[in-house]
Amino acid sequence: MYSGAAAAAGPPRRDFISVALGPEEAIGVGGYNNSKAWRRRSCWRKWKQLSRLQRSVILFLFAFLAVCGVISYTSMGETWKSITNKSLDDQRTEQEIPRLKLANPAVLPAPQKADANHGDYPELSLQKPPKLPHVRRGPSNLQIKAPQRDTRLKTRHETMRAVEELVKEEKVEKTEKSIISWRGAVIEPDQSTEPPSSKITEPEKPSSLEAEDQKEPVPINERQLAVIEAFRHAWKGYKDFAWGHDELKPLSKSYSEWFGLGLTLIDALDTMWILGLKEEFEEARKWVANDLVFDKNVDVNLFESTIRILGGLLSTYHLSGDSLFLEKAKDIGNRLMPAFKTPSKIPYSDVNIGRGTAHPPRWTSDSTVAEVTSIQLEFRELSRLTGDEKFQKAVDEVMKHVHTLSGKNDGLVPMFINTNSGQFTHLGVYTLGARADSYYEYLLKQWIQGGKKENELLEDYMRAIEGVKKHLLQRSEPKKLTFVGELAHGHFSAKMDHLVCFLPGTLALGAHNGLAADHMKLAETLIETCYQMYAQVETGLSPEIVHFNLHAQKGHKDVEIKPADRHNLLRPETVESLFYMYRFTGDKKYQDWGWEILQNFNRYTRVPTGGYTSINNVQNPSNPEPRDKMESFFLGETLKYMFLLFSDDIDLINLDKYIFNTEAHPLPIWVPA
Ligand code: DMJ
Repeated sequence: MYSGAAAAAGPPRRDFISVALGPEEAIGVGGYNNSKAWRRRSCWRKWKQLSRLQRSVILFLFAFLAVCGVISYTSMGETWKSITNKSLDDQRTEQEIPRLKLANPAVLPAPQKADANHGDYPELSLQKPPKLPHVRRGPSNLQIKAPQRDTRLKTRHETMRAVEELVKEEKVEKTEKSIISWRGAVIEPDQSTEPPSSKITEPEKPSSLEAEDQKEPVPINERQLAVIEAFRHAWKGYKDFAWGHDELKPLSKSYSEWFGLGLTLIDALDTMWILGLKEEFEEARKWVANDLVFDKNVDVNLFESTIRILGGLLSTYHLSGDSLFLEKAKDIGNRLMPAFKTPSKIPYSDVNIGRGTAHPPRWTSDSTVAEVTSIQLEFRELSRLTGDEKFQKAVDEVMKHVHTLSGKNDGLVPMFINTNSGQFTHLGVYTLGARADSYYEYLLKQWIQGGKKENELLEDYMRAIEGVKKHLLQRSEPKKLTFVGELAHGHFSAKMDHLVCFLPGTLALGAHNGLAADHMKLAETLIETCYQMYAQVETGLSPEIVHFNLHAQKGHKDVEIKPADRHNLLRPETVESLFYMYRFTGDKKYQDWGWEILQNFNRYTRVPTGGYTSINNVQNPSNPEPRDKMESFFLGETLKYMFLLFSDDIDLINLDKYIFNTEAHPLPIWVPA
């Protein structure tokens, strides 16, 4: 403090604290003397001149300042220590990142986020990425490396160590947390009885992962090689004449366009991955990266583009770990959402993915029941991966609504539903074939996908199978084959679509997941029937629809075929069910039946210049009348299921960890067994 005026005014008042440092004190009287002794003496003199009160106040001030100094030093020390520790931790984390990258990328379980896209999903960026190791599958000698994968740790031993550490860390984390939080929601790890469809759960590590990873890969066999050869032949035709287009027309060496989105290429991506076709996969990936554009003024069918494009992209993302496929899946998923903007929330059949508009078919405001109830696996998975609930909400709402609807017959549903009223229409006709088939399939599969907690789905599935048994099962003559017919206004028809042959596989999958054992018995009976739909036909290939004989007639087989139904579109359903049956029973006859079918596809549908074709007449081996079209599901489903059927490696798409969508695209089970 400086107060020259106070010094000049005489002795300071005792109650007024003032330290006067006049110029004379600063420079000394008579000249400048800055010696230490002089300064000490001068300070002491000054101190003596102060009153007792002034001295006490100064002493108190010094003491106070000293205490403050000590306190702030201690707390600064703590802060400094924690900063130092944190930076050490950070360094450690950075060192661990390569290991995480190696073990985690992709495959399965982890709902992986596209790393480049945190900006789009800010809430997700707060989430700790699940530490679930990625076990790459596919034939060992044809293993494909993930396109964007960290390859720093290369040996099996190193990988295993990384996996072990991650598993350990995860265990610690689990015991520390009694609840888990995902996208801001707090969820009990052990699910309660709350309606599960409203919840999105965090996926967990497959329990058998460690053991699985230690197993030596099973070598591929001759039959699998034959499937690879068939795939390559089909792919050659597509590549030469239809690259980037929807479907190959192998005879005219051209292509057909449905949505104009490279349907065959996308449908085939995960098949290439599973078959180990690295070069083909890389080439197709480039097309997806550079040429697949969804911003197009084009009408697409919601169901078809969901199961083939969205499903194909999601499964390829899971298998490869390549975020490109997730980005594309998000894009198409968002573009399909306008379909749900209807008065009833039952989606329209068609969406213009460029304009963002949706509409029903021109002649009706109805949608097909199978279509609106077989898009759930894909949209639910998209929600889980992106953290955006809107996809799951939209499709769950459809299922909840259908659950409550009247017009069912012992769990069997009509084929149409109105997008305005939300009610079933065309009541009284029940089939497990076209327009209803995958409704039943997705009841079971959603229940499995979600960890077997969504009871309404299970109830609807179980009731429907009872409905099938009660109303639709009959036995044919002379072989007494059990088949699934149709019911139209109380009248039974002995007609069965080839599409119904998904059912044995679905029943077997349900039984494998703990449902009634008699479902497995029924599956065994029905797959025999589906096989006979091939075996009793001249080309050894099934027609699109058969009619079973209910009465024995001399010279008649069980299976009758009407001229309008004798085409074969290279469909997968029987091979699909054979795959499930072989996986769950180990009975080699299922592989043999599949092998016969593959040979007959080669005999009657293979086009020498590349590709396979659907045919018009399965009853005429000398001229099956090629139709000049290779459906995308031949590569997406039929050949994939063939390859898996011939494999003895149950970990090649383990059915306790993956659930196949209705287009054969495997998606992770959220809570694997
Ligand atoms: C595929 O697109 C799907 O399997 C769908 O569920 C039914 N139709 C074809 C195959 O036949």
